Amino acid sequence: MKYRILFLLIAALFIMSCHKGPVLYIFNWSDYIDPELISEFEKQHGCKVKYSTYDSNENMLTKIKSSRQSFDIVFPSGDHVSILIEAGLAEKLDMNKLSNYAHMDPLLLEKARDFDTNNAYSIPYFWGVTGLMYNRKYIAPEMVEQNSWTVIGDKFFDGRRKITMLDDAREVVGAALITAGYSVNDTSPEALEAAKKILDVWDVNITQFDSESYKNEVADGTTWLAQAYNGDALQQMSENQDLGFFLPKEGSNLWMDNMVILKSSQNKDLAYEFINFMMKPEVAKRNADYVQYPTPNASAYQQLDASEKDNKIIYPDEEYLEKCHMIRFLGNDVVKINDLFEYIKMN
Ligand code: SPD
Repeated sequence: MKYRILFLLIAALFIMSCHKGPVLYIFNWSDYIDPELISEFEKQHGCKVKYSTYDSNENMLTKIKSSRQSFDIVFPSGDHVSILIEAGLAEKLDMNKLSNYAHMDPLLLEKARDFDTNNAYSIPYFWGVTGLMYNRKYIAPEMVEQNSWTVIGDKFFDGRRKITMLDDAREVVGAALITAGYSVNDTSPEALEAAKKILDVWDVNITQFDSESYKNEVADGTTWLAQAYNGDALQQMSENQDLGFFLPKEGSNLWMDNMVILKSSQNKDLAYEFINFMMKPEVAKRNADYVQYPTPNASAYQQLDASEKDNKIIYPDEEYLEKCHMIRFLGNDVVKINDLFEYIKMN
């Protein structure tokens, strides 16, 4: 009996001491990690991960600037990595603490130098492209066969208001710029005027600009067609045979999301451990299997099933990628894109 009580006491003390372990604050896009990996990391490091999510780079930025609680790691897209670096919010990385860095794909690291000159502040997490997700119950095959962004403006949708686009200025204006034959990074008056004309036509059919609820709404028929990130669409499609997705023939926005430690992080050592953990090939592979976005981890990519590597929605072929444009940091010129987006939203 005495031993039993002693054992229970020790067990209770052990549990209490576990709860007192370090806490890592992570702020990531929603539906963007295999939750089992978080539990595994917690167990391995005797810590607690407080995990919060966001649905746009802009919301992430506003929150980290205004929140009293400092996050340790955030996952900005490339243009927002540059913004964090310029604002002095990103921690310069000590690569000696990232033993798994060698697994990253050198070609993608080169692309990342576009927004982080010496790969000094960010580690690529996933990359992807944006297209259109639809529900076959409501969209005729002929519409899908057009394989074009212009389907958003199709007369078929007149008055029905069954289309959503992402609540993301770069994605929405970018899709219109591509459709008009410009780069998503072109802020010249001609390019923006052409994009505005297209957006005015599309706007008649758009119910809302939203990056979160559309995922379920296309499935339940509230929305018939939605601008969607490729991995988010695949996650929904794996649960519902009625859903489909295509990459418009004109090309698309291309982006890369990245792990960044904030300068204000209170637990940098643990933040390094987490990033290093996520770069382990077997962990990165499991994460890619789960979220269905293309991985920038070359060793993890090697381990993927052929069905994943050959899936053109996850890994579009070179010919298609040549028509895509990486969303770049535009400095103050981004205001022109934001203003056009606000005009369309307010209209
Ligand atoms: N649910 C994960 C969504 C990831 C989106 N990546 C950012 C794209 C920025 N245009």
